[in-house]
Amino acid sequence: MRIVALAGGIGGARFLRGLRHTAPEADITVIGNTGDDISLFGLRICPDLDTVMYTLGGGINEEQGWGRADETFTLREELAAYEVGPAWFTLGDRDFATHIVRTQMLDAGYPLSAVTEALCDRWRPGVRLLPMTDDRVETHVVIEDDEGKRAIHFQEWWVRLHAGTPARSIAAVGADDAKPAPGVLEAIEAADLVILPPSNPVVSIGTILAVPGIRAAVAAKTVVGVSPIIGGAPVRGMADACLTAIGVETSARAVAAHYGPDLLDGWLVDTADGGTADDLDGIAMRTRPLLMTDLEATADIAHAALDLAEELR
Ligand code: GDP
Ligand code: FO1
Ligand code: CA
Repeated sequence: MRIVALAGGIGGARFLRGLRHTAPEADITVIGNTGDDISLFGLRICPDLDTVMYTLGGGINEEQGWGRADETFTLREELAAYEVGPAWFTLGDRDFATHIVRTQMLDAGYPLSAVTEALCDRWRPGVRLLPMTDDRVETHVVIEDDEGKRAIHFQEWWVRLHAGTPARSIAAVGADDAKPAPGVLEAIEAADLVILPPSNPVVSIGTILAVPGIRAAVAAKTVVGVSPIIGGAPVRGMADACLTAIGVETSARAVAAHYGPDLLDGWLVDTADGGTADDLDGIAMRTRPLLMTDLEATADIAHAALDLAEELR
C-alpha cells in the first residue's frame, strides 16, 4: 500500500508514528510543511521537517514535542552573553548541529529535498520525508498593535507573541511561485490514499496545499483526514487563532467544511464532537477517540483512517 501524508510538526509527527506502527509494510511518503522555516544566526531552520524527522527517528524531546531529547544550551548561553538574539527562539546544541549541516549543504547548492534526504540518512524515520517545495516559502502574519500594522514571521507571532495579538491575515509568502519539490506530485499520483493527519489546518496543511499543483493532485485521490480540533478547541497550540484569522470556526466540522468535499472524502472526529458528526455533503464523518495519548491509541486512530479510506475507495 502506498500512502501519502501531509504533515506539520507535532500533530503530524505523532500521528505518523502511529501510522507506521499500524501499517509497517506500507510505503509512506510524508510531504512536510516548510512555511514555518526561518533563518536565524545565519542558519536555516525547518521546524516541521525536523519535528517529523526527530519524532520518527527517536531523537525528539517527547514532553515538548519539538527539539532534541537530552539537549544542552551552551551555544544559546554564549550567544546571549554577546547579546546576540533573538532570545525568544530556543535552539539547543544538538539541534544547532542539524541546522549547521543543513545550511552548509544549502550554501553548497543542494536543494532542501536533497538536504532533508541526507539528514534522514542519519535519522532513518522509516518514511520518505519530502519538503513540500525546494523554493523559499515563509508564512507571515499581519498584526496591528501599538507599533502599527505590520507583517511578522509566523515564528515571531507564534513563539514570541504566543499568537496573542490577533492575526489580521496569514500569508504563505512565495507560495504562488513555488514548485512542488521533486517527487511530491509523483508520490501523490502513485498513492492509494492520502491522509491529512491532525495538523494545523491553516499554517501546516493549508500551506502545503497552497503550493501550486499539490491541492489538485491530492483532490484526485481518496483523502481521509483526522481532526486536530477536539471538543471545539485545539489539543495543544493556538490553531484556533489561525482559524479565526481565516474566518473559520474552531470546530471539527468547520475544519472539514473548510477543506471541502472536493478535497476531502472522509473525516475522523473525536467522540466529544460526535453530536455534530452527521456526514457533510460529500464528506463521510466517523466518530472515535482522537487523543494520541500513547503509541497504541495513536496506531488505532491511524488504523481507523485506513479503514475509512478503504471503505471510501
Ligand atoms: P505544529 O507544526 O508543531 O504546530 O504541529 P501540527 O501542525 O502538525 O499539529 C498541530 C495540531 O495538532 C494542533 O492543532 C493540535 O490540536 C493537534 N494535536 C496535537 N495533539 C493531538 C492529539 O492528541 N489528537 C488530535 N486529534 N490532535 C492533536
Ligand atoms: N516553539 C516554541 O514555542 N518556542 C521555541 O523556542 C521553539 C524553538 C524551536 C526550535 C527548533 C524547532 O524545530 C522548533 C521550535 N519550536 C519552538 C517549535 C516550532 O517552531 C513551532 O511549534 C511550530 O512550528 C508551530 O507550528
Ligand atoms: Ca509548524
